Amino acid sequence: MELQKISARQGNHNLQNYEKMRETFNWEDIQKNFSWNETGKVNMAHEAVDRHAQNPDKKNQVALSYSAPDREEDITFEQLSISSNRFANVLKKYNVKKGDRIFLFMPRIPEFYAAFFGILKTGAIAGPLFEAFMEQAIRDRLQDSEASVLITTPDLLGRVPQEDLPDLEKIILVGDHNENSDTYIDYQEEMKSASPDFAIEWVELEDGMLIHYTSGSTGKPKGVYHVHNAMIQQYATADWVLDLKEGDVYWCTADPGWVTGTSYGIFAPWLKGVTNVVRGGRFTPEDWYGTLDKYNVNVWYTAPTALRKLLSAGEEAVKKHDLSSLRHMLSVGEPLNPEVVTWGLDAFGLRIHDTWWMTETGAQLIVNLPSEEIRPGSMGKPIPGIEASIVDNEGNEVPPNQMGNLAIKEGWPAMMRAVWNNPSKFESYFINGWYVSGDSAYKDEDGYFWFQGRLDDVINTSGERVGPFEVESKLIEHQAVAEAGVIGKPHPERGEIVKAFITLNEGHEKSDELLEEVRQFVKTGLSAHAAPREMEFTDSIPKTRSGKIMRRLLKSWELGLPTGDTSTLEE
Ligand code: 6R9
Repeated sequence: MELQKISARQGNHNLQNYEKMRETFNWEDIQKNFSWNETGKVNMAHEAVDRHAQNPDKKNQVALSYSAPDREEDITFEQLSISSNRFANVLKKYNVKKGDRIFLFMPRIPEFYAAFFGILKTGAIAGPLFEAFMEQAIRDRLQDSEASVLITTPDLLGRVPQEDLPDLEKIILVGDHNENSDTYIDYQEEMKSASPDFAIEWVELEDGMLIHYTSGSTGKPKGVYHVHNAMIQQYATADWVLDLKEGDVYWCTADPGWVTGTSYGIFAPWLKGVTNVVRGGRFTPEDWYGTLDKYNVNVWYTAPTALRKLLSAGEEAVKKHDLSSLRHMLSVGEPLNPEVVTWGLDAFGLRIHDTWWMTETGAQLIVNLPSEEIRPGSMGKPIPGIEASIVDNEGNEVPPNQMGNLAIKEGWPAMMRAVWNNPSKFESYFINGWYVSGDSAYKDEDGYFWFQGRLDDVINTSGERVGPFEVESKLIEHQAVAEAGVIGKPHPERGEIVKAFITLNEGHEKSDELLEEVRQFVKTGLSAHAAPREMEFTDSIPKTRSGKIMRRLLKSWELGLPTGDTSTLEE
């Protein structure tokens, strides 16, 4: 089959000459865009919010265009600066200091953004948690991070296992409630009396800013630790990759509980000072097209799983709306199918630009740029300042077209600086000067990277990372379940779904009702997105002699593939 190519887009893109930029670029060139370059005073909240609020030409510009089925609000940079100042004062009043971990567990509502920047203004480290998490997921993350304050809503409070969280001193509640012990702080009331002025805590570029928990194939979720310095790369990619321009309206559909929702749903657009659309509520094609239309969105960053759903909704749905403002579309989170790229050309008349990066990398690394040709199915090429390659397990580069580990030469501005409480896990990412991603890929002769799959057992369902170990641990907590093995099974719309194999304890009968009961147990105990969509009884779970679950084998069985090397299989 002949390789399809979509030629570079004509127009006034921020990055015009990729090749030349790659040769001449130095990360220091980006520094001039930040006020700390002259003042020496660093804080992400200043660059993303206060700097615009202090600019007479920008302070009244809408920073956040918020809407949900039941609420609509436009918030200017000045208003966001004031509300985050107030929140920072509330935190100060309760003794929050630089370096403390302050977590947010709430839906995407405007209060989230005031609280988020309020945290950064005190120099504390923010930890956003996905709204769908249930008790076990919350417990693991708050215990590991030793968070001292949590901001949540009365609706979600029931999922916070306070008795297991000795470090949690205060809970700030957003919304009406009847809690009156000293632990609880009422958001509304405190914000009313808090001063709108706050002396921001100046930090170092290498000081902690954010922790995102993410799943690996073994163990509990890991706290990926990011520092203020990430802004350098987030700014650069907002410019080159998102192609944001003054006056743009931008929409990133990701939730801030995941890294795309912070790096590109908060930092990148506001570092560039554009209007950021946030849409709450559930996804439907009609709602999403309606949002693009209503807000005259110019630049849209979304995910393959959503694009596939839009594709199945048909072209008629697109044609009902005026999407003429849309100039630039991007995708992240999982492989972007070539047919989706081709559909995008027909449906929107626009190219969809795939981008590759990870929670650990903090910002985009391998991308399709407007000024470059697109090869549908390829993730594109490394941004200026980044050296990417394919390496073998010893960290030696392999020739073009050969599969191996997708790896990045160590040291880029937005790279994680630690895994919280887990230095050996952090070390394990690096081999021979390369950050090894856990993805397999190959690079073609022209330097385009092609994703092949995960090398570990991490499941990518609708763009969300699920660790099989976490799900297995929850499954065996159910009284009927003896052992469990969890895999990702390919699925046309969701990329992969979570599939669980379970064995039963003595005295329990196999039945469809029991399967459903166990499924619900995971859904309500861990989180909806991690609950197995498919479950099956089996008589035994294949394990190695050292007792590791052989998920690879389960997967081969499931897909009817050859089982490969089974020499380590337990008798
Ligand atoms: C930003 C984000 C990271 C993992 C990554 C890879 C997969 C992300 C992709 C992609 C194919 C792309 N992934 N982008 N796979 N093509 N363009 O998604 O972070 O949640 O940590 O996931 O997602 O497997 O290793 P995160």
